[in-house]
Amino acid sequence: MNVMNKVLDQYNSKVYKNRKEHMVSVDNNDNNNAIAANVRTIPGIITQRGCCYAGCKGVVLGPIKDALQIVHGPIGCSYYAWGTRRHKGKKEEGGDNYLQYCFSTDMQESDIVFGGEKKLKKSIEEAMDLFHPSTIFICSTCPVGLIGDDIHAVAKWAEEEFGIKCIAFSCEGYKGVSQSAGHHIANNQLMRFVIGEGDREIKNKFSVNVLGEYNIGGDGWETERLLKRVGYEVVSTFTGDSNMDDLKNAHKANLSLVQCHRSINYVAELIETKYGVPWMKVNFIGVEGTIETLRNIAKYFNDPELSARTEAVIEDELDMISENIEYYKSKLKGKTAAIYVGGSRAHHYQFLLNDLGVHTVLAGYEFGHREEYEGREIIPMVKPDADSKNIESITVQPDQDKYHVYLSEEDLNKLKEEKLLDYYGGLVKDMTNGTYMVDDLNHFETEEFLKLLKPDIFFSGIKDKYIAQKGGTLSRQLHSYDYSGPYSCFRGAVNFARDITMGIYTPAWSYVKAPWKTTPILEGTLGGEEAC
Ligand code: CFM
Repeated sequence: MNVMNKVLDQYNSKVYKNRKEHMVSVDNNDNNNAIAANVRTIPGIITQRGCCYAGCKGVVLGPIKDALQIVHGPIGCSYYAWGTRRHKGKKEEGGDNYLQYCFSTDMQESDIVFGGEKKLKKSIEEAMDLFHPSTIFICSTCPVGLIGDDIHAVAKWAEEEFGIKCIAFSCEGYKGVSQSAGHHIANNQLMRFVIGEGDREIKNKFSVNVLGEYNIGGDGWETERLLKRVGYEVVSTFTGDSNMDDLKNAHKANLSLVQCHRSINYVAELIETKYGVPWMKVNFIGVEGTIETLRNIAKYFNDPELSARTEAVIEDELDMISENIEYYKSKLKGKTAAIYVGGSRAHHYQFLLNDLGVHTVLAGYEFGHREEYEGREIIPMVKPDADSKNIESITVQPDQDKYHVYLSEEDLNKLKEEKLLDYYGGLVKDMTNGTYMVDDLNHFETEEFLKLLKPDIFFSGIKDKYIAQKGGTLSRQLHSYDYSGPYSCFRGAVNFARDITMGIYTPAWSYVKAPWKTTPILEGTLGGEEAC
C-alpha cells in the first residue's frame, strides 16, 4: 500500500474524500497529476496556513521600508507579525525606514462597540507628528471588517489633511482562503495607486523589475548583486528592501522577472497589459536554476555583449563556489527531504537540493493555486475559487503615454511560444514519479508522512519545526531561514549547503528520543499547562 493511502485510511469517509483530492502520488508518465488547491480548509483540521492579513501586510507590503504601515486592529495582530519574517532592509541616504517599528491602533472592546475610525485618525495624527512620513498604509484586521470601519474614507481624509499618500487595504484575516487572498488585495492597490506614477529616466536598456522577491535573509540583495554584475539595472524589487519611488517606476523597466509566481503573478500580468513590459518566470534558488535563469534573461535581451558577460559571470561565480559545493555534496548525496511551505519555495528549493544530491520525496504548498502545481496551462480548466467571490480582480487597459516595447512583436511572440515569457510550468513537472505532492498539509498528516517516509530533513516553518525535531527529524525553516541566509544564487547555495550539513551531522540527533517512545501517556495528564 502506498504511503499516501496509509495516511488517508486513517480518516473517516467524508474527510478521506476531501483530503484525497489534495494529495497526488506523482506520475509524470500518465500526466494525471490533478490536485485540488486553493480551497478552504475543513473546519477542525489544524492547518498550517496563515491569514489574508498575513499575505497583505506581512508579505507584500511589509518590506516597503519608507511607507509607515498602521495595522488597524487589536495589538496581537501586530505583535505576532513584528520582525519575524526577516525581510531585511537598509536605510538609504535621505530616505525613511520604518521596518523596525510596529504601528498599531491597539483596538479595545470599546472601539469594537463604538467604532474604531476615530482612533485610527488619531493614530495617523500621532504618526504624522512623530515621523512625518510621506506615505501611510492602513491595514485592517478581522474585527475592522466585522464592525465596518471605513478605512478607505479615513485614508482619503489623511491625504487631504496632510498632503501625503495614504492607501487603505481591506485585508481582514478571515477574507479568503489564506495568505494568497492578501497578496491579491495588496497587489490591486499597488497597481491602482503606486505603479506608473514615477517618471525616473532609465538609461540602461537592460532594465528589469524583480517581482516576488522579498529579501528574506538577504536573498534579494544577493540576486541584485548578481544582476548588476552582469550589467542589468534593477528598477524595482517587489517588495524586498524597496521604497515607494522604485515601485512607482516599475513600469519603466523592459522586463519583469517573476521569482514568486504565487504572490505576484497578477501584478506581472497587469504591468504587461498596461505598460507593455513582458514577464519571465525565473528562479534564483539553486546553482543550475540560477544559471538557466541568467541565460534566459540574456536570451530575451538578445545582445551579444550581454550574453558574453553572462557566461563570464557564471564561470567566475562557479569558480568561487565549486570546491565548497563539491564538499557539501559529498556529505549530502543520497539524503532525502520533504518540503512544505506557503507557495513557490517548495518548488524552488528542489533545484538547490538536486544540486546537492538530495532527493525530495514530498512537497506541498499551503496555499498554492493549481497552476503552481500543474502549470499555467491548467488555468482555463480551473473553476472560480472561493476568493473570487469577495476579492476583486481588477482589469487595466494599455496606457497610451506610458506603453513601451523592447522587442518586436514577432520576437516577443516567438519567446512566448517557446514558453520563455508569460509562462510557469509549476511544481509537478520537476518532481519524480512515486514522490508525493500534498496541498494544505495539516499537522496530523505532517506527523504521519514523516513517520512513513522518514526523510533526513523536513523544510517547513515554525509551526511544525519542533514537532519534527522532537520526533528526531531535522527541520530547517524555509520561511525565515532560521536566522541564516542569503540562500539565493551561487553564494547563497553554499550558505544553504553549510547549514543543512551542520544540521544533519550534529550529534544532537543521537540524543533525541521522542517522549512518547519512553514515557507512557497517563490518563488525565493531558490538559492544563503541561500539555500546552
Ligand atoms: Fe512567495 Fe514568499 Fe512563498 Fe509567499 Fe509566504 Fe515567504 Fe513562503 Mo513564508 S511570498 S509564496 S506568502 S515565496 S512568507 S517569502 S516563505 S509562506 S513559500
